[in-house]
This record gives sequence, structure tokens and C-alpha cells, in this order.
Amino acid sequence: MREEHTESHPGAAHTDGPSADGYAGQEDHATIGYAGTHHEMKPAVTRPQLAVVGLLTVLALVASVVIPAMFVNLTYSAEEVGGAVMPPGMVMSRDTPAAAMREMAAIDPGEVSYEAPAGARGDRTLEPKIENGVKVFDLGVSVVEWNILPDQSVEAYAFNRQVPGPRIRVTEGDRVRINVTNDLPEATSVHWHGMILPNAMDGAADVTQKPIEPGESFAYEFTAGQAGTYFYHSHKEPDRQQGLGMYGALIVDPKDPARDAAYDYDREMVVQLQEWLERDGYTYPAMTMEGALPNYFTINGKSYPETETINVEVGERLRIRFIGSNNNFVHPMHVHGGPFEIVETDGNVVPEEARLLKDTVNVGPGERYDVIWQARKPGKWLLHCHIPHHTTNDNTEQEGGGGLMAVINVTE
Ligand SMILES: [Cu+2]
Repeated sequence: MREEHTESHPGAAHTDGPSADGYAGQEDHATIGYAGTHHEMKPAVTRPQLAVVGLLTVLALVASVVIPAMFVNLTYSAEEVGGAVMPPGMVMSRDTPAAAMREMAAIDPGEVSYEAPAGARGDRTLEPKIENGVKVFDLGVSVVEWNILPDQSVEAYAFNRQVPGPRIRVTEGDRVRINVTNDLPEATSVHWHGMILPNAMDGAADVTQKPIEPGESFAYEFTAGQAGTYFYHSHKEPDRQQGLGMYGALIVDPKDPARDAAYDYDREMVVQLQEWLERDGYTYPAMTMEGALPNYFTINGKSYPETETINVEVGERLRIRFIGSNNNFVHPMHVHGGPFEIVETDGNVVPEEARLLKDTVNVGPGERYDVIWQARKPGKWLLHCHIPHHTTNDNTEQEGGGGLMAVINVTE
């Protein structure tokens, strides 16, 4: 091939032709033009050579289809996976179903319908309307942009445009109705965690009710018969929806104040936990699996140092309501400055003789612990998870920590 080429290259190898042949355009286009004028055109390769090249081309084409097919499933259409953006590092084998990909996909930033101000707080108390003696609450769920730090936002599935959703606070024995309107791009449902209620009101999607489709509403109604700390959360693909922000506190005050007088308190704080995965501007539901592990952690929708500081005076009793509203980890929640007493577990009063004094309590997903911590000395006392990675923001510390950390500021 090479020698044929040089031979046929006009000028380079020839001295016998018209001297100007060499470089067309140098002198006379019209007379030179083509090397063929003095050299017969012949196939430059042999038939076996052509056959080999043809065969190699076909093999390369086949390989370009077969090799990717060994690693990914080529039977999906773009519609099936909904244009999903997957977490970097997630293990996707060839048999990963399209449904799994949709469930783990990033929130489409194009779905955001509201940007919450950077300083917005979640867990705001929601005032009910009273209709025929029933306390009626309206919850709407939509996609929002939510700041977990002043310079770090996530896309979230939020009740009433806040993370966590609003605090629903009623009194034992109240009849409550909660109208849930779905403005998400996917179906949902809401479960009232720990409540004794009619099965049809339990919110288990595809088990006790048809999921609430986008644009539709569903009214949940029950009597809040148990006092204590509860919460509500999505029960339709909760690994995705709850992890993306669909949870909120449900607090039922006792009808008989004597129940709480046993461990009377001066201040209270609600601590709702969550884990987040935010990379390259995309928010994915954090999951305990390859590629989906969280890199941010929040208390009431904020990472330290943006978590709220609670102010207490020396001698005062602080009731901390820990809520395992998170999806993945058991968080050993620790308070500096001395032990606390565990007075309620999952909404149930702990008998006095069984009340443990501890300074760290493991709060698992779904669990609630109500503890009383007495402020003994003035200063800044930390409340934080004792898995140190959970007190960082994307693996870095700011002002002495991050993530699951808050300050209890005790003054004289
Ligand atoms: Cu933790």
C-alpha cells in the first residue's frame, strides 16, 4: 500500500512526467490535475486484504453492540427510565430494572415549582381549621429547592414547601382530618406512623389505598387516641420520597396533663433526622447501597452550623423529642454536659422505675425517644450524632462540625 501510494503520489516519486505534475496548483491546474493522467488507476489492495478489512469492520460493529450489552440493558427506552440521572458510582448491572433506576434517579431540577428562601425553616406549626368539631389540616406536597446550608441547596419533595413538613400538633382524643394534595410528578401516599386508626386511613400505598396520583387529593381522617411523639411520612416508595423530604412531626399532647407532669419540662426541642445525597447539582435519594450513600445530614432540614440553637437557663429541664424520620442509619444521638432520662419511647410513657439515664441513645429509622436533659452548667453544650462522618458536610467540618449537630446554649 505504502509503495503504491508514493508511486501514485504525483511529483514525489516521478521525475519523468511533466515537471509541474508534482504539486497541482503550483503552476498549471488545467494540464496537471490528476496523477492518473500518466498512471493507470488500479485497485491498491488485493481481494484477500479487502476481505480481511471487511471482516474486521463487521466484527467491530458487532462488538460495539455486544460488549455494552454485557454491562447494561439495551432494551430500555428513554421513556421507561424517564430520562433518569443516576448517582455516580451506583452499580447498574444489565438486569437492573427500569423501575429501580426511576426510584434512585435524581430529582429533575425542571420539576422544582418553588425556591424556598435560604433562611426558611421547616417543622413550622400548622394551624388547623375547625369543621364540625374536626381539626382539619391541609398538606400539599411538591418539588422545592431547599437550603440545608446557606451555600448548599437540595431539591426536595416537601410538604407545604418546607423540610421537614409542618408540625401537626393536636390533643389526645381529637378528631383530625388531613387533606393531602399531590403536586409531585409521581404518585404518593401518607402514613401516620404509630397511630391506631382505621386500616383504610393507614396510608400504605397499593395495600390499604390506591396511591394519590399527581394532581389528586386524599383525605385522611382518624381520632388521635394516643398521646406522645409521632410522625408522618410518605408510604409510596419511601426509600425515595421520604428520603427526599416527605416527613413531618405529629405530636399529640395528653388530654390529662398529669401524664406529662410526671416529668415536667420547661423547654422542648424536636430533632428530626435525615440523610441526603447531593452531587454536581443533583439531589438523589440517599440509600444504604453502592453509589447512593449520603454526604449530607440534617436536623430539622438543616445541617450544622445552620441547625437551630436552643436557649435554656441553668436548672431548666429540656425535653428533646428525637424522631427517626431518616431512612438509612441508626444514629447514636449524644448530648454533652451530663446524662438525660428517657421518659417516652415511640410515644409510650416509660414507667418511672424503668427510666434509663443515658448520655447517648440510638435512634433508628422510625423510632422516637423523648428524653429530659437538665441544664447543669452555663455554656454551649453540643447535641450530635456519634458517628463522626454524620457530623460533616460533604466530608468537611465547619465551625467544629457539621450535619447532625446542634448547640444547646445554656445561660445563668
Ligand atoms: Cu449518625
